[in-house]
Amino acid sequence: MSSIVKNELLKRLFEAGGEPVSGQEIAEQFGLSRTAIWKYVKELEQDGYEIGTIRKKGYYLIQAPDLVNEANVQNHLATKTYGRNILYYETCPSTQLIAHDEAQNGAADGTVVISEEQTSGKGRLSRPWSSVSGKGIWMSVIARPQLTPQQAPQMTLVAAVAVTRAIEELTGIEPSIKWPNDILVDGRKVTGILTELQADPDRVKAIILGIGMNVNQEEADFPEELRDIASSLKLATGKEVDRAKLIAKILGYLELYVDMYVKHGFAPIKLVWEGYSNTMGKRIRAVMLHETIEGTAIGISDEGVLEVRLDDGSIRGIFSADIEIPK
Ligand code: BT5
Repeated sequence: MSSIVKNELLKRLFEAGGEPVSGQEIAEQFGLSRTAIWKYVKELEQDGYEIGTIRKKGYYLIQAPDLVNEANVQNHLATKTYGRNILYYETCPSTQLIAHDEAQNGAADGTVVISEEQTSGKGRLSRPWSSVSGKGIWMSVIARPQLTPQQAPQMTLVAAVAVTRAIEELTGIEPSIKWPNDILVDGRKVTGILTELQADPDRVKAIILGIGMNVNQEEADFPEELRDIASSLKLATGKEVDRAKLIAKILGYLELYVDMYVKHGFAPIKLVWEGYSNTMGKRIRAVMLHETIEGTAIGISDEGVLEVRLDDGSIRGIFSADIEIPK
């Protein structure tokens, strides 16, 4: 009960956009006393919300804290499904692990797990992912699109396009995508995407899209070994970025592009993706588990496979690799 009333109160404070909200009305709606409502206002203040009071008129929101909780994200959200159910943590080992459990237990399409901090965030092949508290976006989206398991790997590229569009729109910088899952600004990684699958042989049950984005870190917030290869949106723009607003925008584009992929196939996504790619036409080195090859990246196939022309003129399809662009 308590969190329902508190959420409703917060929702109304947001909706009122700084105008007063009547405590009396909420009290009546939930059959509570005005003092009970006042206690929730105090709780919100303890959570970091600045709330003012006008006698006989009610409470108004002065400022929301820089948190990526449900209320702050949903305040900016314009989606039908994505982000309508948000599970928020101050800290957790990895949002990806929680999202897997939630998906197993039947979480709805578009459910999002968000944490201020991850203590053991992970990348592909279980590599560590640095996720300091309060400075980034560490979230996992549970998507249940009508796709076959063969169509699932392209979801990494769908997510990359959504994230890139969102960053571009909110900050004005134009990031580039390095196949398959890195988003770079000035050649440094600002975002990594981890796509994992729960499927039957013929049907996708859930795709867990892990998105890790460096937003407001200063250089000193990165571990030593990442300082030369990672960047944040703040380092790139010189400005703090509103993480909750950015999450809402990412979810908006994600919903749009996933829907486009399901309805129209990969071709339209591929076009947008190629526009952002920094890899096409370039000489690249693809480091795979058991071999490394060099050649020219010539495109991606409708399966999302990277096509590389080798020096002998033959063409190789790369399903999974780390790409380096030799200087
Ligand atoms: C990725 O893997 O880029 C996927 C990262 C996905 C992280 C999200 S956060 C929410 C969700 N929950 C999780 O636990 N994970 C997902 P990969 O391409 O394997 O890149 C990993 C490499 O990136 C590491 O080996 C480091 O070199 C580098 N790295 C680690 N942390 C970084 C950071 N914060 N910024 C930039 N690079 C980083």
